[in-house]
Amino acid sequence: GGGDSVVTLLDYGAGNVRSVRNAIRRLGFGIKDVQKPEDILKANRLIFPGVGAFAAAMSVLNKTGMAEALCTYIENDHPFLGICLGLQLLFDSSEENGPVQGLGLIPGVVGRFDSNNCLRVPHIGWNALQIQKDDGILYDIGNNHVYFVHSYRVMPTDSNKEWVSSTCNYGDEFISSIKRGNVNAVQFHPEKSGDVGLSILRQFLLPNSSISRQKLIEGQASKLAKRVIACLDVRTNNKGDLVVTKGDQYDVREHTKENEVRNLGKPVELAGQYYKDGADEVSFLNITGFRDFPLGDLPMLQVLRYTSENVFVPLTVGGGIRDFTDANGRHYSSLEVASEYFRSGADKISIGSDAVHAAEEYLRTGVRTGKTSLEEISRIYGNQAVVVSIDPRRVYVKNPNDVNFKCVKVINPGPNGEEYAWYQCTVNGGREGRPIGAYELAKAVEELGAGEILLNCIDCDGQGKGFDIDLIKLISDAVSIPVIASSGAGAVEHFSEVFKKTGASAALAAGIFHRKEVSIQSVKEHLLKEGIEVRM
Ligand code: 1PR
Repeated sequence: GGGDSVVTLLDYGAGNVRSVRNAIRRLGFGIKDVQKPEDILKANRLIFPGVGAFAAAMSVLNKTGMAEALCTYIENDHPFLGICLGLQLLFDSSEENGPVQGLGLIPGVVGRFDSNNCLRVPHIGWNALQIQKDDGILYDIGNNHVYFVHSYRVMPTDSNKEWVSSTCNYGDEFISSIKRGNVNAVQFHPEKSGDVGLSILRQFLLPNSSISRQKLIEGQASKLAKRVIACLDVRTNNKGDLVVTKGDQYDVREHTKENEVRNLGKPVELAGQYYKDGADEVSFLNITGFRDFPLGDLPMLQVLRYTSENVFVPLTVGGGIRDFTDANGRHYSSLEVASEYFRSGADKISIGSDAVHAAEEYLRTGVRTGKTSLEEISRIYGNQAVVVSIDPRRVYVKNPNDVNFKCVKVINPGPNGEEYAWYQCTVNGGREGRPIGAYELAKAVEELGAGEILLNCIDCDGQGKGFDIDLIKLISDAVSIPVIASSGAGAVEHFSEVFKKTGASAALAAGIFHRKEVSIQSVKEHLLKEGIEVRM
């Protein structure tokens, strides 16, 4: 079972548990991996971060004999912490591609959030909890927010209420954590919930190690917090170093004789800084991924590995996710590229150009082949792990009937008094316009398995004049997955504007944070003052 400073980890190899490992190490613990069922029975403390789909996980647990060992371990009340799917698997069954039987230790059925409820599914983001029993691992949590990412949940009932230690509101009231004796499980991700999450893990690893008990304000209904995301556009400069750069309408070169790539800092350092400053998420976009193959670009994987050692909020990485054949004729599938990103510490991957091609094909044929990178990655890792990044450019028109794309009546008319515009999708970092609009693309990629949309706007990028409200409203009204508003933030007021006028779930900025013109903290304080729920 290892000494007191060792945790046993049940990782059945279905996805990224690197961040759980990093968080355990950060708290000063070693890790012993479960190889066989006896390792579970011998553990002093067991952490079970469930990843992937319910049925696939149960099938591995049953086949390896681990299901039985887990049940014995838990029935004997040994210290246990299940995370996300690691909570759901304890229940009777799940409707995810099912019904599928679970471990049956707790009465209840895992069901899908109802997206007809005006809710965006997956539930992605930060919520506060309603504490039902405030002892144990939630001792320090108070009204702080923790990070969720899931499409399925269990509801509290009379038959499972003795287990429920907290609930959370998202359309329905669902179970956010359970506790009985030494057995704990949480639906959220402590390893991605910043300092609050680390303190929850610390309470499990070192019971009664509480640093400061947070006061619980009773009776607060928690809302999903709006996220503030820091984005790092990354590429190699002329010297071959990987740098954070920032474009002006996607042009990242200095307008000097040398024409060098604008250099705003080092990726790992900046990401660490934004984590400390309170970013709810950090995104890396490998902006030359469309021409330089990312698996040849090992520095990017290295950046992810180092970043995930110190950054305990979600990390997204994009750029170059597509099928590729290298100079030696070796073929790499987009799934292999994505898997390498996940293994290196990404929680979500983002697809740009390849998703445009997939959507065009889908709209042309009406057939879902299941073979596009979007569909394949989403099938294996779940749609909550797949973001589609859209790079549209505004095209003004006099008459909306002149084009076959969804037009909006714009707030500010175009240069020739045009009152309408459509938003043309581009590929290869904005270099090539495609015959598909952002509206059509967004709806198509939602059907193909995207779990979230990162909505840029080339016209607004780097301008600091505010987000494109017309565009963001158009897209956030069109889909029921979360939409991240991006491009154009120049002041704190732009963030409250986008949250008040559109259905965006998150707002992303780059330039103002890199140039230290506006801090993440001041954005959050402003939003709070404006009555918008944020994680402080
Ligand atoms: O097509 O799958 O290889 O992905 C390429 C990815 O790289 C896409 O997500 C695409 O958006 C991104 N990208 C490509 N070229 C550029 C460029 O700038 N030349 N960057 C680029 C996208 C936009 C945002 C930026 C916001 C906020 N940059 O990431 O951070 O506009 O900026 P602001 O707050 O300063 O206004 P593939």
